[in-house]
Amino acid sequence: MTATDSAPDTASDAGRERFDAIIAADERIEPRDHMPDDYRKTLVRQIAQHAHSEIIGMQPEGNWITRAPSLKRKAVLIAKVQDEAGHGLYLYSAAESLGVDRTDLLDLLHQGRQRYSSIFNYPTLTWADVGAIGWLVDGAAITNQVPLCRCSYGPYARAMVRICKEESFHQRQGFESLYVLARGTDAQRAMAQDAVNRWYWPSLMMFGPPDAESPHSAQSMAWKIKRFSNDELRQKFVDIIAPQADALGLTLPDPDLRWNPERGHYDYGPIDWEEFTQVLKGNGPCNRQRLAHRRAAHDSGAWVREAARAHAAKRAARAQREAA
Ligand code: FAQ
Repeated sequence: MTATDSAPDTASDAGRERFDAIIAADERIEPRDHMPDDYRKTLVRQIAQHAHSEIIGMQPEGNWITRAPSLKRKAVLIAKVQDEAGHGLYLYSAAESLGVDRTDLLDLLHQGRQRYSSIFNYPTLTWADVGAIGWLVDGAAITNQVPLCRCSYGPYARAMVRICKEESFHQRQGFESLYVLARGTDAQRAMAQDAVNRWYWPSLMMFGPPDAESPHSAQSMAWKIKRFSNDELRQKFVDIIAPQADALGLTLPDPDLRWNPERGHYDYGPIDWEEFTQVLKGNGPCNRQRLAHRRAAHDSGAWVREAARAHAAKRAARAQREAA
């Protein structure tokens, strides 16, 4: 053993102590702070998956922009889908503050080596699906993301504050759209109910596997990246949407759903985790289509990236000339 091997690494020990103290005090870790490698890796994994979800999540609803039933609905939908692109940008920027490059993250997504949310592998068959996504998918997203505004990593927490504000508009427009359909013709009402029937269970899966089968939860909660467990957030979501379904005049497709006064929560039936596993393995109804479309969009945008690089180089050269 050499002297160097046995000498304590005082700089990194101090950094680790400071990291632990920041987490214990419930303050924020910032990009230049020391952080354990696994903390950084966990954040890159989660933030990248979140960013990928936002940009892949533009596809199911984007499918209905050309067929929205009125100018108002079209304008709202375009604004929502644009917001999702913006959320992707905030999140890729937050990931880059951890020393990774968004080009590499996109390559990993396109190669199927990083995930995006299971929910976006389901098809949008009717106009009512746009309302159901707003109400259920954005509703689940907000339930999961409000606690992330208090995540221990500063850039992610700050990005989430803005994202949550926009998500709440998304959720409201979905609820309102379903509300109108549920009070429309019999056919519109049936279309709204059918959409809710198809999106309900996949929206519960968005919260991730049950706590007992969630490999990352314990460490992520200890690091205050996650503030609540997957099952806690799922329960919170069911408690929010069960009375909202009554207000809509629609039902949720779960015969076991009922208020449990002893627990102070709604009980709900078993989730088909085999379906979730299959979707994660790439065997959901739209996995292949979503990735193929994403790769094609990336390839056809190559000229924009090239033009942006040329423009940036020209500006940098001019700035250098002016400084000389
Ligand atoms: N889909 O140990 P855990 C939106 C994976 S909202 C796919 O519990 P963790 C807004 C997980 O990565 C949707 N994979 O993991 C919008 C892990 O895989 P690995 C995006 C999932 O990280 C609305 C394995 O299972 N929101 O986009 C899913 O502690 C409308 C074990 O799981 C976020 O990403 C899933 N649902 O907890 C846009 C929120 N669940 O790496 C457009 C931030 C789990 O071991 C339209 N993320 N996995 O191979 C989180 O809060 C967490 O990452 C969880 C998972 C809760 C998703």
